Amino acid sequence: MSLDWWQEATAYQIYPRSFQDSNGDGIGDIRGIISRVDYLDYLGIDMVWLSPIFASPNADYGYDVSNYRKIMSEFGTMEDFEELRDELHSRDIRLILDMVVNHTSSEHEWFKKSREDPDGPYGDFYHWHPGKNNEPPNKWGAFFGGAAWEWDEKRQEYYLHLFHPAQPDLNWSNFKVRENVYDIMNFWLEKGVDGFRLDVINLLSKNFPETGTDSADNGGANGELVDCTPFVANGPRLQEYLAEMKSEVFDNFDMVAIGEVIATDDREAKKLVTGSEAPLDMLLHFEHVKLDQNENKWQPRSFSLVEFKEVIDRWYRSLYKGGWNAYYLTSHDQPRAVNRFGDAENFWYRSATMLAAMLLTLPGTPFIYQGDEIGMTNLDFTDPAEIKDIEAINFYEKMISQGHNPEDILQLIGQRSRDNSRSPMQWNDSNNAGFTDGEPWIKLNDNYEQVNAAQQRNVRGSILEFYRRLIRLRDEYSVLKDGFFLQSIAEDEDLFVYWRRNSETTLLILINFSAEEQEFLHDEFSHNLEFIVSNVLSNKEHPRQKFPALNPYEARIYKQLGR
Ligand code: ISL
Ligand code: CA
Repeated sequence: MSLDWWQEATAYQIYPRSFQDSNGDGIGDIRGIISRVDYLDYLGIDMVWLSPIFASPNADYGYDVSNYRKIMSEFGTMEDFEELRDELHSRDIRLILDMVVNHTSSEHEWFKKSREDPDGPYGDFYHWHPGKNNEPPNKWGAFFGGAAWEWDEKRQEYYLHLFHPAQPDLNWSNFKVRENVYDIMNFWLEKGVDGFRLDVINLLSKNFPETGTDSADNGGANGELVDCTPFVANGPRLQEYLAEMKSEVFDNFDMVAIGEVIATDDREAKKLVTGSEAPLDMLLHFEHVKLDQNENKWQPRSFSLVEFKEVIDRWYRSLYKGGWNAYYLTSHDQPRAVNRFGDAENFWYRSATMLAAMLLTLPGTPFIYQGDEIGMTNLDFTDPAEIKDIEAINFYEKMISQGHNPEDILQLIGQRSRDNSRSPMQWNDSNNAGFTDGEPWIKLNDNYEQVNAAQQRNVRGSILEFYRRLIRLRDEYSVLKDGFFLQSIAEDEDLFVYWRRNSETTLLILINFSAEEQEFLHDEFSHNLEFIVSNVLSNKEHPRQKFPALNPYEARIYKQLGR
């Protein structure tokens, strides 16, 4: 089976603001990334996704773009960018940029002109509405809290922002908007980037319902805000816009289009990534990272492996024919995986490596988030001033105004906030973990003296070396890239057991998600399976003709012989 380069790749997400500072201002930058390209090469990854690097006032740290053709001044210059591109390419590492085109910054020229001149060429670039009876046109709530409509004094109208008020949504039904966006995309592809991660790409087409007195978007009985998701996710013209984007942009380049999709299940996903006309190549979705929450992320509930396996299995079945999957456990929007799906306190090394083994052997393209490869963990917040993420700040303020105990809220933020994964990359045990000579823009994890890359690099038995080994294993065993996926004991609450199989090779992957020993294999089959790797046992420690029980948080891989 022949795969595209992006199907064979192991991807690595960099959050530039927190990766490496080069000039002592406490903010990571492109020259910092350049100085760490050798590290990426050593790790063995094939593709880097940079969170947004375009000019931005940083209301949402780059996810609010004020100029799509300029590098954010804190991050450097276009020359720096080109040097990074070349440094990566010379090591066969592809470069993926984050394209945020559902909304711009309110500082973008388009928005400024749109406010000033309703009848001018940009007047219709955003969603404007005069309102009804001095109220917004509907009761949609924004994802970061508050109403999704903001009154604009200048234009004397409301505008729509599904996220922060400083992130007005573009009006995609205006073809001029679409043309401008395609131009920007072509500009970067011509500059040699290898693809895009497309931010909240399934929100482009809004379904504005009739706003009669009892229509669903008119609020609950007391006129409270409603969740806008059903009205804005996978809307009526989404397929049309993406098909156009494909023919105007994607079809002209050897590139990968990775869509971030919210509120999208595997059936909806099929329409986006399967079949020869599919507009996108793969999706970053949320089903598996919502399993440990109730209504929303601030209401945790316990994680169930059975549910997790069901999500993986269902997505695989939906997409393997003519489509492709992508996996991530941590991102710049999600807390650290080792805290969530493992046991960072009692089994830090084992659970971090167990998660690595899973991520790198599931059927699809794996995305490693910076710092996970050295076992970075969530933060302890002691002071509200340490919270930098606008979503968490809004949440904190709301809870305090409702009379909640600040300590409890900080503790919850230390479990759930996006700040957790945005703390500076821990390079070594020197001042500020080697991230900066200045004052880091965001709280550094105080475990950096124990948890850092320098201490693990080339050290046997480190998390970093285990990641490297598994990344290499994907090259040694192509079945990990192109093989079928077949699960066993789906109902088991502690073990994730699956096979990867192609016409030459079959691998068996056993993952123990529990803190207890687990029996699984019978010795009578031992002649049939050859031990390959484990995060607990070495080759020498694994007995012949026997299957030791799986240790707590052990991941083990065998190869089936004689076929
Ligand atoms: O992170 C979330 C909740 O904590 C998500 O709701 C997230 O906001 C959503 O998945 C969209 O994410 C993307 O677009 C946002 C930006 O803040 C995120 O960083 C980005 O990944 C708006 O551009
Ligand atoms: Ca800097």
